Amino acid sequence: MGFMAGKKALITGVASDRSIATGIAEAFKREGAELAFTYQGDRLKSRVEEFAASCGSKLVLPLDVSDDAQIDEVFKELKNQWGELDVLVHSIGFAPREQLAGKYLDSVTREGYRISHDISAYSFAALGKAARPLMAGRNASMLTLTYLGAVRAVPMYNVMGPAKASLEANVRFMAAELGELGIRVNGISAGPIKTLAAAGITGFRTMLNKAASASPLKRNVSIEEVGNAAAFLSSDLASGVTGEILYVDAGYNIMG
Ligand code: 0WD
Repeated sequence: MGFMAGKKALITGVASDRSIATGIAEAFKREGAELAFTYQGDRLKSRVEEFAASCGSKLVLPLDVSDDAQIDEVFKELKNQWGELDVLVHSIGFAPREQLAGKYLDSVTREGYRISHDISAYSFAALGKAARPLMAGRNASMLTLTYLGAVRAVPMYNVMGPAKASLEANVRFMAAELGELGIRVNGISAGPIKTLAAAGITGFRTMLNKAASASPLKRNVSIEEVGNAAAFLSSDLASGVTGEILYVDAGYNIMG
């Protein structure tokens, strides 16, 4: 029996077979969790339904996190189908493409800043707020995905840096409030991985190569490795861990 047996988990952010959320879902399934998924927009519907079916899940719901009505609908449906929720995975990030090229102050705009913070950071609080009634009193876990650009001025990451800093502050504020309900809140700061979202960052290949050559393990990380760390943090094995950012980056962040 896996260490997530009996856990009901909602996973957002599956966009392709390379998505970090895909690696997380596979680890959760292996460890015995029951899964539900969300997809953003009709273009991803059949792909996510197919992947969900391969995980033995039929619970697949539309969710664009910029729309409060869709957020309400997802948790209404989960309440009807499951009545409760143990694990929430937020694996969503977005900035308009032109924000992720050139220098920060040349590319950043009020609208670009607003959108990237709304979709990449506020959405975690919005999902947390909506999920809270279903998760209270269950040794539950909320998890998000962040990046080193939250704490270091990584070239080209630009406005996503401030957005991830805000997301990491959300982890702490949410953890502080939800602890008394038995809900833990953590983040995984993943090293660069070639996914659809990453492809939007100018010079992403350089980020990958730099991380591989400068990290203690001398390589990049995989979605399977992030998935395994996510399974640990979302399970009762991590019952004493909350408000934490766990680096899964082959050790890159410790290097001078
Ligand atoms: O190197 C990387 N890939 C890293 C990613 C390193 C460290 C952290 N991360 C983070 C990302 O910033 C993001 O928060 O991990 C999370 C997942 O990203 P991913 O797996 O790298 O990317 P991807 O497979 O593209 O999934 C992100 C998805 C979107 O995909 P597309 O490519 O269609 O934009 O986020 C979802 C969407 O499915 N998404 C939304 N979902 C609901 N509502 C929205 C939205 N408005 N916008 C984007």
